[in-house]
Amino acid sequence: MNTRYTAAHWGTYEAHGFGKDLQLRPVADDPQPSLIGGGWVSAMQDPRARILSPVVRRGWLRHRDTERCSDDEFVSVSWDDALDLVAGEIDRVRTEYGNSAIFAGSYGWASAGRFHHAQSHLRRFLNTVGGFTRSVNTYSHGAAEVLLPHITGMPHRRIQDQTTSWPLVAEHCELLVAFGGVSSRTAQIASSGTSYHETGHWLDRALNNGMKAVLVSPQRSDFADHEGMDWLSIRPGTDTALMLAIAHELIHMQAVDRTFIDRCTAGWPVLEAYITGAEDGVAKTPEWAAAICGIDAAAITDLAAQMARSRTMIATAWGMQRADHGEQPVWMGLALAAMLGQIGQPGTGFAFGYGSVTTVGRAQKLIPWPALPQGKNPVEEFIPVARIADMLERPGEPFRYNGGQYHYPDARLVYWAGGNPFHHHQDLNRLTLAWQRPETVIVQDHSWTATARRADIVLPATSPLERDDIMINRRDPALIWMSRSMDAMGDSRDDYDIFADLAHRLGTGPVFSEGRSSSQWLAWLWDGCGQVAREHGFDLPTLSEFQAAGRFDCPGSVETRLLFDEFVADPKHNPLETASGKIEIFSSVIAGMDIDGLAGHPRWMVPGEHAGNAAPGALHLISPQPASRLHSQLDNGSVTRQAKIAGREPCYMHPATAAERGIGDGDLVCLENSRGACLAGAVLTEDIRADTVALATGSFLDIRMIDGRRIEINGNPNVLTRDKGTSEMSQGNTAHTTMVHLSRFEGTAPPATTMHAPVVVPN
Ligand SMILES: Nc1nc2c(c(=O)[nH]1)N[C@H]1C(S)=C(S)[C@@H](COP(=O)(O)OP(=O)(O)OC[C@H]3O[C@@H](n4cnc5c(=O)[nH]c(N)nc54)[C@H](O)[C@@H]3O)O[C@H]1N2
Ligand SMILES: Nc1nc2c(c(=O)[nH]1)N[C@H]1C(S)=C(S)[C@@H](COP(=O)(O)OP(=O)(O)OC[C@H]3O[C@@H](n4cnc5c(=O)[nH]c(N)nc54)[C@H](O)[C@@H]3O)O[C@H]1N2
Ligand SMILES: [Mo]
Repeated sequence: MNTRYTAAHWGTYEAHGFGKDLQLRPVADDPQPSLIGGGWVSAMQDPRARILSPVVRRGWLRHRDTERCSDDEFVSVSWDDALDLVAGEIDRVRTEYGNSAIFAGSYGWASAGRFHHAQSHLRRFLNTVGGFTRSVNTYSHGAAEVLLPHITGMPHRRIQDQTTSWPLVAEHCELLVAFGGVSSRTAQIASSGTSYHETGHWLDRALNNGMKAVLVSPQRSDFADHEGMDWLSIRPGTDTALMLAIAHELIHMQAVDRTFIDRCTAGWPVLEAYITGAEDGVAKTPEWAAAICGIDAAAITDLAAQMARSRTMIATAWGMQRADHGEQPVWMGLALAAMLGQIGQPGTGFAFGYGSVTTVGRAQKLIPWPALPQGKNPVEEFIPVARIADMLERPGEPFRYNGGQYHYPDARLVYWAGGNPFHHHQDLNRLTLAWQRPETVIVQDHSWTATARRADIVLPATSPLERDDIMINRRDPALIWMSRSMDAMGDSRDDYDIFADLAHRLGTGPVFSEGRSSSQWLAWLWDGCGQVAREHGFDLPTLSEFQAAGRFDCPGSVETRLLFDEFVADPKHNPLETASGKIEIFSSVIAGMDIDGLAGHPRWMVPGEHAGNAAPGALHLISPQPASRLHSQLDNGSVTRQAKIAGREPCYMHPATAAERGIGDGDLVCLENSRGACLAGAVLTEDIRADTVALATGSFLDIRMIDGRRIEINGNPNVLTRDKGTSEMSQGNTAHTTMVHLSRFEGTAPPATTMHAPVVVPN
């Protein structure tokens, strides 16, 4: 019998058995299969967590109340009634207020399948009925996405594609300085799916080849344990200060590559004057930085000396820029690499995102596989993705973004399919209130997320395990036929079919579907893949051959790349698309944005929230990605359940920090600040700074009143995080810029929960 396969953002699996008998095994040639996949089947087959039928919030159905909160009751309705209601609301809102009143940014990480991608179908559908307000950029790297085009002339996507390949690092790099780490935890993931995981392999190769690594991070666990690794434990949010001090030492040691600076960069004298203090009277010395970032001045000088004498790669993880002024450390990291003059050489220079996902640095030929066309959105309004609460609270008010001034739209209807803002957004108590502003909220998901529980109309979607699909990722050599592995749960339907029916109701059915069913679209996609493959010199099997084999590996797929290679080889003839044609250490465009505090060069800016302005005893809270799930997905799966402490998210803290507060390993703790409070399970570890605690994102948001206080009971850090843009330039999220108080929880805590259905009553 042929092998059947399926795939997810966390890997590719052989599927054995069907339905209740389904077992997934990572493909045999994946050298480091993800931990996450182990919890997938149990999560998708958990009837308590799955949305089983279309439902409408009772208060909204009866009298259009908008006081959405998670313990509302729902009424179950037929698919026909639910779709009539949704189509009716879309039509009413576009007629009364115009299409910009429909907010369908719908940010999130739905299925890895190429066809059944919820957001793509939502956008394609709404584009047929007059469009919608969209969101731009990501929660992942919003600050860098806006910054990098100004200083490198390349969009972030191209930088990611061009990132110097791992084999070159393993062979040539002598010193890897990893700001925020290079972690196998996050490298479990690749957007659109992956057939293998490689980051651990390449790090091992490099370290065994004598590469030395310096991890700069508040947590030691952000890098593989290895004798060739040194840990510089940095205070969160202060990397720019450390980088400036390293730069100061490079100047002092006369280790700045002036030839490279002259040939390939613009604006160095301005930064140099800032570093030496000629500009503002403050020399950015190691002593100056030590007081800010909590690293010994001597260690800074030593690191600078190591960098000066080694073939050095400066790696920056995405997490570092999810913080106030998050552009600055990315910019200064690139400037440091330029000072060393090793950009454009094999295995050295600058990288952004090694390990943040497994595909960054992959030596893989990029093949531009086709996707479903989304049509054109006639609505111009947009928001930077993390400004959702601002938008809901302040319709019509101005905001600044990337040098322009815009206005928040008046969002009357919110449609979310394939994302979970009540996981991913910051300051969720604030969002809870702002979320009561729109007239109608529609959520389409397969599971009872905290967002679904705060919707008016909830439509049950199938999960990827319930559909045939194709995994194609331009950064992966394997094409996978994702074979349906269980029947649809309850009355759930494919996102595509839901939107096709909505389009039909609004008179655009044929434009949306072009007369094709899902399986006809899959055939259409495969045809398109065949053409692209031929252009790249190989043939694909027929669709039925592909379905039978389940997997096709593209031939000759290895290709190494080197960031900035052509530019550095000949900057005159291959200029960058920046204002100066060079790497911009000073950017007149950014300087011209005239944003308070933002200079035309990388600069140390004190974060909006820090120990200096918090109450005594406050700790930095970092909220990294969870090891055992993808964001909030599979929080109810077996693997994540095992990782909890009495059902709650583990909170990592230093033993000294715990001792000062009378906290023991495994104790229930409470984290709180002016924005909110949550419970978590204490884990004591020497691998974190004593002034910092780490609580991963994504546990099911469940806010209760306990002794008169609103306390989230499962350990969701986003009731604590700060909801303010990285700057008026990039407006990214600043989740890591958060101070909290930590104590042992002495009250009576309700039992922990995970995704589960609300009360649903018959109509
Ligand atoms: N504090 C803090 N917050 C953060 C971060 C952080 O570092 N710290 N990280 C941020 C980052 S980088 C990101 S990317 C975001 C992630 O935020 P999200 O992407 O919103 O998080 P997910 O939990 O992956 O949400 C995906 C949703 O899609 C649903 N889904 C899956 N498949 C399907 C499908 O086929 N159809 C439909 N209709 N739905 C489907 C899932 O059930 C789930 O509810 O979180 C951000 N939030
Ligand atoms: N297992 C798993 N992997 C994932 C995901 C997931 O949900 N689960 N999500 C994926 C997604 S969408 C994304 S965007 C990527 C994100 O990838 P990353 O952004 O690289 O991952 P994070 O865990 O958010 O952050 C990395 C580390 O940065 C450190 N850090 C925090 N603040 C600072 C600081 O100020 N300075 C320095 N030097 N370090 C700091 C923290 O210790 C943290 O562990 O992960 C992807 N991979
Ligand atoms: Mo992300």
